Amino acid sequence: MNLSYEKLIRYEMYPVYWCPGCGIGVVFKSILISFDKLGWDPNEIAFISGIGCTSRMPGYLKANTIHTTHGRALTFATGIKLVKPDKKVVVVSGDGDALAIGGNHFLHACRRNIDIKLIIVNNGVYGMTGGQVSPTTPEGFFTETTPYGNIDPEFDTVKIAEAAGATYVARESVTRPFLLSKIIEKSLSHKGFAVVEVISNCHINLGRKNKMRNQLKMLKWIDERIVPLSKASSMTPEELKGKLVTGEFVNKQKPEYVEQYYTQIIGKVKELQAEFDL
Ligand SMILES: Cc1ncc(C[n+]2csc(CCOP(=O)(O)OP(=O)(O)O)c2C)c(N)n1
Repeated sequence: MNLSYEKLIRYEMYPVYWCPGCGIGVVFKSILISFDKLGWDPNEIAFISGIGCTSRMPGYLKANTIHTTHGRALTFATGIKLVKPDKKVVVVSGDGDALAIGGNHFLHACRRNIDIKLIIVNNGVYGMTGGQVSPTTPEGFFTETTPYGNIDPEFDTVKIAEAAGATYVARESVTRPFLLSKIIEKSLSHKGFAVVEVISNCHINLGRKNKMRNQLKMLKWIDERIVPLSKASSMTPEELKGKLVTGEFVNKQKPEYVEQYYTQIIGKVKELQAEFDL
């Protein structure tokens, strides 16, 4: 593979913020590979994030980028897509950013089927702020804010996205980078709201407290936890307890929000302006 890094990376921002062995680097590379494979011109891309370790990603990409406020990346992205419908709008977000503080925006972006791609790096914890519990922290896990073990059940991002109406929903893990690149590339080519949840490791702020002090231990645990959809279909609910099923869950077509907005709303306004000679 001859990836054109020069075109896509802001080398002046290096070294990266992420801890050695962090899975976010794998996700970043998969995104770069997908942009390159699809031949996306960096000028066409609007790459947006909120706050968190994952949200530092736009700093390293040579494209139109914005680092916004915590949980609000999708709202900024929606505004951009509405005024610049020709832009390829991609959002990267952590699990806390996308599903806790930004959870409401997540639901409504799914509902609208706006042509935005959301890549959630789910490391099961608030990484940037030192490891507080998040909606995807596994039950029983110790974190900075759950010193006696987490009693909250884990959010299922895939089921929530599907129920809220997202037209492309997939889950993959950083332990399978080849499949991850393929799924990200596919999501980027989808017309409508696409969600890819990537299961990743935070061995520093989650692993350390849960007998997985280094990235290899944590990646091994992730690899044992994930089950491909093809295998999961023949497993019982008991066998699937605590597992995360990976693969493509939703891939369907539905009218896209911005197109509807321009034809039905702006079109109507123009008709009325013409009728009343405004
Ligand atoms: C309104 C607001 N609340 C809280 C914070 C503090 N804060 C910054 S990053 C973060 C957690 C990020 O966790 P996550 O989204 O899971 O991303 P990660 O760092 O794990 O990639 C928090 C709570 C903030 N910046 N703004």
